[in-house]
Amino acid sequence: MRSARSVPFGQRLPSAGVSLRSQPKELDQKSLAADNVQDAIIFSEMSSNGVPIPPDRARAARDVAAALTGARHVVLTTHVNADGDGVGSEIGLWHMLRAQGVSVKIANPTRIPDRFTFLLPAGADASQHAVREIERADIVASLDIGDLTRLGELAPVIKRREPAFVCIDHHVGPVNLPVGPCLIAPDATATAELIFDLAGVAGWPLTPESAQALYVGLLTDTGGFRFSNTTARALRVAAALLEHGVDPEEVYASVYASAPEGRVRLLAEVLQTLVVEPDVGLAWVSVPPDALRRHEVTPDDLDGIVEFPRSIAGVRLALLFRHIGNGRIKVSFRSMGEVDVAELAHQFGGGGHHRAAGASLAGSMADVEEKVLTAARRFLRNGQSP
Ligand SMILES: [Mn+2]
Repeated sequence: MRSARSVPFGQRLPSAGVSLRSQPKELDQKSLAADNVQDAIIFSEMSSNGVPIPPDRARAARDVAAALTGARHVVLTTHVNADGDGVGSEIGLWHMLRAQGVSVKIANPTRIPDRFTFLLPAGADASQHAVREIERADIVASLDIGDLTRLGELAPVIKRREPAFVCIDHHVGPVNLPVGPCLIAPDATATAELIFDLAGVAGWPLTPESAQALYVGLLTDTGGFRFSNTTARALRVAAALLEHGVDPEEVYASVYASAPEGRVRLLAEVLQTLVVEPDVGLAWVSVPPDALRRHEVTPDDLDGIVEFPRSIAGVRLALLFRHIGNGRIKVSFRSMGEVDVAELAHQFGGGGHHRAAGASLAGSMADVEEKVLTAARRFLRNGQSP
């Protein structure tokens, strides 16, 4: 069990101890009970920049950190149509690994959305040659992904090459990824929170650049610290990131207040399609064919639109339908209250979180809408909430 890799963590004990003495209320009950197992003591007392880390998370993070720092060339990747959490997590981790002298590149199946390129250091993103990067990787780290198919055209390359693999993710549901050390915590607010924990466990210092990238992950995955995954711990992590130099207004301006005109015009057009069924608490919108092209925007510019149908009083389930090419329709599911949309999305081969999930289905817009809406009405009527 003990390896040379344990040593740096033992060395972190004094600082973890100081943090616990100064913040006794943050000590959890489990760590109080762990009195005679050396590892349990070490891990339960571990904290990351003042935020205590659950022992199982610390243990998994240690294995992931060891795998990453032991590799010659690390390739970081995230899901197709990367979001703020995927991009923020990989850029945060890129900075940390670089500082450790590790050779590292980002290689995503689709390009990084414009609104996140302000985070991107020169030379970090090799997504244009993603296949080549995967082929020369000693180890691939997948971030914010629970299923290999989310890597689009990179999935078959990984299956063929079988590089060493680590994963860091917070999605609920079955994991379908290559074997390797994994830091998976469905109770984590965002993958960025787990990168923060990884840094704490490994003893990698936060810089203003890495802190800003992780803050973007937390900010966007919580819808600006509004959604149900806005936990006390997430806010503690965000506070620590601010202490490391993040300027929240500057980040807001870059992520949310630098929209191309087309994004707002697209919003106006999509909202015209709104249908509400108040008796079941269902509302949905559809993206008209060619709307993205006409407004000269990308799928990333649809981010947040589904919040409008969800914001209607009495709506428990909101949907957004859009064409994604290859004769497929992507459905985004958002819920309020007890409605578990991960379960609903799973019926259609998708997945996600309790209140935010997605799936893609083959068929015409009309066919997919009928199929999904029928299932959604049945789902809502079957007493998902009081
Ligand atoms: Mn995420």
